[in-house]
Amino acid sequence: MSDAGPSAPTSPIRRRGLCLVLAAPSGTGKSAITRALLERDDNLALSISVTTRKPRPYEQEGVHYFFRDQEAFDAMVASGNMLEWAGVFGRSYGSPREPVEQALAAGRDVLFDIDWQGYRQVRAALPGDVVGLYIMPPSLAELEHRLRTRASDSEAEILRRMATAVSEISHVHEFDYVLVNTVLEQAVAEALAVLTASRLALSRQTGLDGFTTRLCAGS
Ligand SMILES: Nc1nc2c(ncn2[C@@H]2O[C@H](COP(=O)(O)OP(=O)(O)OP(=O)(O)O)[C@@H](O)[C@H]2O)c(=O)[nH]1
Ligand SMILES: [Mg+2]
Repeated sequence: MSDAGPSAPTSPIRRRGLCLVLAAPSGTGKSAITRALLERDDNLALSISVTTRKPRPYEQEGVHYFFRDQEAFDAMVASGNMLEWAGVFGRSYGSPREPVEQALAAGRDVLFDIDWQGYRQVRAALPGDVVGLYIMPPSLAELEHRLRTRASDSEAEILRRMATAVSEISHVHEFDYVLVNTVLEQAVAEALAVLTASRLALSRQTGLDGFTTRLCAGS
């Protein structure tokens, strides 16, 4: 059962699905928020990206990413199978097009954990279907603390991510919504509120006129 608010998923008004893009500086808690949203909302599916970086020990093919070499990645781009793609931290990342288009047409929503470059491209490719949610850390000191305590990166990597954070944050104005992840539970609740409100936007409710006609006819 979904916590997202029953209004949209059970509404009798047919609608097109939407793309919810989460972007944030590395270490802000984007992945934790992504996991929580997927657990709590039945109508939301993750867009599983293709990447040329190596899998981490806990990562599974087709669950966290599709892991491919550069040649296979480039072939997907060349054949138009990538909705968006970008270079991040020296590796290639991209979102396969087909699962997204199928989900939207079926009224299902797709969650993207991608960077601002990808967000721009998805927004251009699917105008009107994309909602951008930017997640801010409470402070740079807290961001550095989180990067250090997750203990997954070397000192050089932490410094590189901290340096990138400031330029990453400069893109916040391109997004529709922004929240500060101070307390994870609160951030998740706010992200769910954005999702629910976005589903209820008039422009997404493609079955509205039919519903209104039936309603007014008393059926
Ligand atoms: N444009 C684009 N960016 C992606 C895609 N998949 C992942 N990313 C971004 O690439 C960055 C690095 O992702 P990962 O290699 O999984 O590393 P991570 O530890 O999760 O990095 P952070 O989440 O930034 O802390 C993150 O900002 C992701 O959001 C994609 O398909 N397209
Ligand atoms: Mg991440």
